[in-house]
Amino acid sequence: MTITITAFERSPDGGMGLARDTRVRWALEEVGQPYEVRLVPFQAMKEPAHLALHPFGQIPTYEEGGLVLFETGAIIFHIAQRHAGLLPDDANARARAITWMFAALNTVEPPILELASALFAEGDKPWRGERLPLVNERIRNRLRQLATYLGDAPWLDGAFSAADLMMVSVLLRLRKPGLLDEFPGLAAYVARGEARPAYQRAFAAQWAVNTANR
Ligand code: GTB
Repeated sequence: MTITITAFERSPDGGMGLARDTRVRWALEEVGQPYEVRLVPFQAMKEPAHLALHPFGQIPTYEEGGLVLFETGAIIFHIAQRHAGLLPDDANARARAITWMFAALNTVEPPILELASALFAEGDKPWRGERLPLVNERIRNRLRQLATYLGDAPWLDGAFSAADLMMVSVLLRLRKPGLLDEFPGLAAYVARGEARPAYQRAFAAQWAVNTANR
């Protein structure tokens, strides 16, 4: 069955791979599933045809036969359950990998999203100067805890899994603000993720879309 995902027709990051379709592309590349991409202009994301797929008018979505999914975490979990390569077979190891997927999205990513809001959505507000250091410190706190847990291990729990795909994707957003460089162990972890051939293919595919009409 053909898999179709949606992505920005033109990502605000110009192809740096930070929009969430890259996470889904990466997962599909890891498990060797071909996929098609429907590019959605920003305005069309808020119109009925797209809202029927995604109630919040966002990307990415995932269609496969009659199945329609939204929420990147759910999409990647679905891909990882259906295809070998992203979750361990051992039940306990699988449960731990799923725990780390949730940790990436629910514990590590929220302060990173706050930073994006503080910098962009609220960048012109008078509280920016006071808010930024608070948000940065919340992020550093999480990064310290994560770096301590990871130690010298290559991946979060044994072999590379969907947990690492999610965590690396979340951490990638910290490279530009410079916070990732403050934690060399985490910077190396992210670089290991980016070096995976599946990530490279996913990045190249979204880059090609975002740089086609420059
Ligand atoms: N919880 C949802 C999920 O995980 O799928 C969140 C989906 C989401 O935030 N989608 C964003 C979107 O559609 C694109 S990825 N935004 C349009 C809207 O809400 O109207 C978020 C994103 C956008 C841009 C960059 N960037 O330029 O760096 C990075 C991440």
